[in-house]
Amino acid sequence: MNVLEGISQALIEGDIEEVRRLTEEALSQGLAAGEVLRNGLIAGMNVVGERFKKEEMFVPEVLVSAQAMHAGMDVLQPHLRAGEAASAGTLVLGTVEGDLHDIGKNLVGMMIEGAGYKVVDLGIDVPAEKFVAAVKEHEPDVLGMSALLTTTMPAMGEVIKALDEAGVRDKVKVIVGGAPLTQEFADKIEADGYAPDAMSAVDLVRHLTA
Ligand code: B1M
Repeated sequence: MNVLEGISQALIEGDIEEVRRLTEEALSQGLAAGEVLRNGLIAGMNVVGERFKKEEMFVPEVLVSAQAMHAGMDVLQPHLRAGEAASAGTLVLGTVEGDLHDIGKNLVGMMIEGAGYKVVDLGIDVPAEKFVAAVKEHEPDVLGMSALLTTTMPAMGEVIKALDEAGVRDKVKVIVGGAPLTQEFADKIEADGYAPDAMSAVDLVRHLTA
């Protein structure tokens, strides 16, 4: 088993310390952080997702795998540099109300920070009022929302309506992402952009703030 397969396996087994150790080892072997992320951590999390769906794994085990994923991402964070530029703008980011998934959101935040933007992360289960208050307080260039559940996707449209009602919709670009989303959904709720993954989110934010 190579080091990337080892990371995936340890993540599936929820061995947090082993994921941390092997992620460090992969970097010390000279592997690029992006490769370790894609072919080690995300590959492992994809298997977790499939097993979760088939009810071969359950919430407590998936939670430990998620903690292992965070441990690996912490090791990779300083090495994940999406690009140049310093303080290219500000992004306010959060997972919408009712939704506790934060791994993808954190990855998006890390990559955008790596591209030189200031990121204000509001966390998970963020109600519309909190997004609106953060837009007023931080005056970001972009507001990013993440949702992983089909049941929480509509909350994104509600945030956009709340921004409108608060008179700040035209002051900020809104981008959305998360596994169940589509460009069609983003168009329907009148978001300014949709990104299917963290790297595309960086490109999208760059495009919207150019
Ligand atoms: Co949840 N869960 N989960 N879960 N979970 C999914 C999403 C699910 C697809 C699993 C399945 O059935 N196969 C399913 C949703 C089904 C649906 O809605 N259609 C599901 C379910 C049902 C649930 C619960 C309801 C289970 C239960 O309690 N019975 C429950 C809900 C809790 C809640 O939120 N209220 C629940 C709970 C959990 C845990 C807490 C155990 C844990 C989350 C831990 C955490 O995040 N800290 C968890 C996990 C880990 C998953 C899976 C296995 C993995 C998600 C993940 O982190 N992927 C997931 C299955 C899957 O997706 N394969 C599943 C890795 C991550 C890197 O990818 O998040 O897609 P992702 O992010 C990507 C892109 O989507 C994009 O870029 C990221 C990086 O490339 N992206 C953006 C994301 N946000 C973006 C924002 C952007 C742009 C791009 O701009 C702002």
